[in-house]
Amino acid sequence: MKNYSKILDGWFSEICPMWPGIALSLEIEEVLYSNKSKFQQIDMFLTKNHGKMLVLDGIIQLTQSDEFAYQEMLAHVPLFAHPNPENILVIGGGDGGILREANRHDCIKNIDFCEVDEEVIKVCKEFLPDLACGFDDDRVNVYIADGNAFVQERTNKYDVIIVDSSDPIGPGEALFEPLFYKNLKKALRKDGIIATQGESFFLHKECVKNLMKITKSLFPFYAYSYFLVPTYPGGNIGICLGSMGPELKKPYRAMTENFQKQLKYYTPQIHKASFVMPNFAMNLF
Ligand code: SPD
Repeated sequence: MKNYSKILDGWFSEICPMWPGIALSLEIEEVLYSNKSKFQQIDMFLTKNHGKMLVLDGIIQLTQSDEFAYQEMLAHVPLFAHPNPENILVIGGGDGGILREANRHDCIKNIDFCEVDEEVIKVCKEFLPDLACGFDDDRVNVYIADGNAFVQERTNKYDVIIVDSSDPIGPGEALFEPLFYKNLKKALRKDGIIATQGESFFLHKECVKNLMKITKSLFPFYAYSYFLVPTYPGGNIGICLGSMGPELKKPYRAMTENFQKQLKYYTPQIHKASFVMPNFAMNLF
């Protein structure tokens, strides 16, 4: 994918045609890593005020200062909505952050993890151990493969599937297509739930509309949850959810005090509140 982002006078500016006319800039102290993998340009920066920052093809994937909001919501909203997730699949998210969160659920017995770009995992293991610790759990099985092809080969297998994709430009493009969603549904067990990176309803209206249209056509229950992440475009991002059984908009299982103590963003109240849409966004679904 063409990289439009720039570094000028020590500031990295994220520029992307998917959110035209708006750019987020962060002051950079050091370039820790910069290399092209088989799939994409991988950059790791040390920012002045937001810790380390992972950038793929010029697009910010996470900063250490606010990554917890995204990883906790994308993992815990679907996992707490399910009565008993035992076997789960995570597609994408080579940083390991979603795995870190999923590992907190004792009821999970097996986590299959599929990432297309092995280099992202290697770089994150070196520079982001606070996220890559997600790989240090015996329940996690790592597959280096194309997510679409991987899921196509699995049927009636997972209780929850989480898709931590980049944007629908570059290697993540196929993960926003109807065929991928059909394959996700096929890979679910009875009462399964899918949760996919759902972009922002402020800046990516058509994309959100399309994702929800696909989800609505395939799942008896569907919903969109959104939350705040200051270093994503527009300062917010959402999750597109589809369910074959459980209600999505409230947690099914209670959380222990000890579990809650480990989290910085997700609470049972935030779970419910994240589905309450502003008026203009309701028309999107
Ligand atoms: N616009 C960027 C969206 C990035 C979503 N994926 C981030 C990966 C973090 N685990």
